[in-house]
Amino acid sequence: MTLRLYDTARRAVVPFEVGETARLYVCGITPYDSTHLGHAATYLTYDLVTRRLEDLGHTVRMVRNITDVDDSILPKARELGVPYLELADAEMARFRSDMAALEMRPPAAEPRATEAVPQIVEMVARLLESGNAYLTAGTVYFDVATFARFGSLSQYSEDQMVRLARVRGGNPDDPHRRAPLDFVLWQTSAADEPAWRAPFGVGRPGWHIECSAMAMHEHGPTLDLHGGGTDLIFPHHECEIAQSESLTGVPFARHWMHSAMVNYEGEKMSKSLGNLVFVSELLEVADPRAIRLALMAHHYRSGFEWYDTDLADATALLHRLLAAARCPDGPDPRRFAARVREALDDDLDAPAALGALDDLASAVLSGGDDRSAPAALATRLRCWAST
Ligand code: 5CA
Ligand code: ZN
Repeated sequence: MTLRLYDTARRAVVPFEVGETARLYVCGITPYDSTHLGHAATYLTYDLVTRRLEDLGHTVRMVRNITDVDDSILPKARELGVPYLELADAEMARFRSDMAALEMRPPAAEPRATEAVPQIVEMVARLLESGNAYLTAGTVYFDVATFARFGSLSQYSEDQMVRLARVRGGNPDDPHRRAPLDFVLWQTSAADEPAWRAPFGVGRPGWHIECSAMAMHEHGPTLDLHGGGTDLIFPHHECEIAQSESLTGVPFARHWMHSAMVNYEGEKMSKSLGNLVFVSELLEVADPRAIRLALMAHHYRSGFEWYDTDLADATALLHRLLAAARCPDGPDPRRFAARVREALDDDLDAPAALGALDDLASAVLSGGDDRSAPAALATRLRCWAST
């Protein structure tokens, strides 16, 4: 049995071939606001990958970073009037408790960008030396013209990339860059922003280089799988490939996996739009296991709209599963377990896996062939009574 997953780079569902240890890197949160359901859905995707790989006998080393310095956390800290690291620490604590409540496997390592600055500085220095980067007006840019494969992950046209860069914080109209798609590796800090000393100037890192530096520091030059949401395919992951492979000459990730966006009120759930459903708020009214089930009802590659009523369906399923689990007898569960594994191996088809569990619960709770026998009926009633 092999886990087959869609690879964004190859545009196909392919066997995820990996040695004994699987080296995963998943783009983590920028801790300036609470965990919302979109984050939870994305991290649940990699939690399922981790669990299935472990079930297949692999050791999984999942690294998930913390973007504690970038262009979004600093303005938010300024707006709130708090030191940015204080904001990051508070949000990280909330994130960890939300993830724990949802029973997500903790990452093997959780590097913070602010603690990876020496590795970032070294990478930027090497990119300047190799001629893949240039320094102008205090900013170091990656020179996209030096990397012929730029755009190969997203397969977007140059026009599309420029348009997306404009809305995703890339500033392609900045007159200092040689070409619109050149991206920032290092930049000067505003007076109230953190700054680090580097041979090419005092300043702070660009966002993309942070993930390359943290990923390679934890895992070496090639990851088995790099994950995140689809919003990161361009520019973030495209830029990570360019800067990493320019230095190492080997593939940065053997497999690229992206989880689709969760929408709410008609748009991508995002901190900048403010249409958020916070995990912590849902936890006040719902069983965390029902939240997991509600998310698993959607395939990770189909974006979906969250409706507040989704929880009611998931809670009903949870109660059915719990009642079945309490029943002392029922059919042999092994063929249902096999269906769960087959579903997960088929590009992580969580809805089909839930379908198999639901069928098992129905088989248990319907009492099988002797469903009308008074003893079977009494047992089933007891199963329900204890939920
Ligand atoms: N810190 C960067 C990655 S290095 C970042 O994108 N942070 S984030 O807080 O904006 O998002 C954290 C993770 O959740 C990312 O993998 C992102 O792709 C994913 N994500 C963000 N919004 C959604 C959403 N609405 N639906 C699904 N996943 C989302
Ligand atoms: Zn990242």
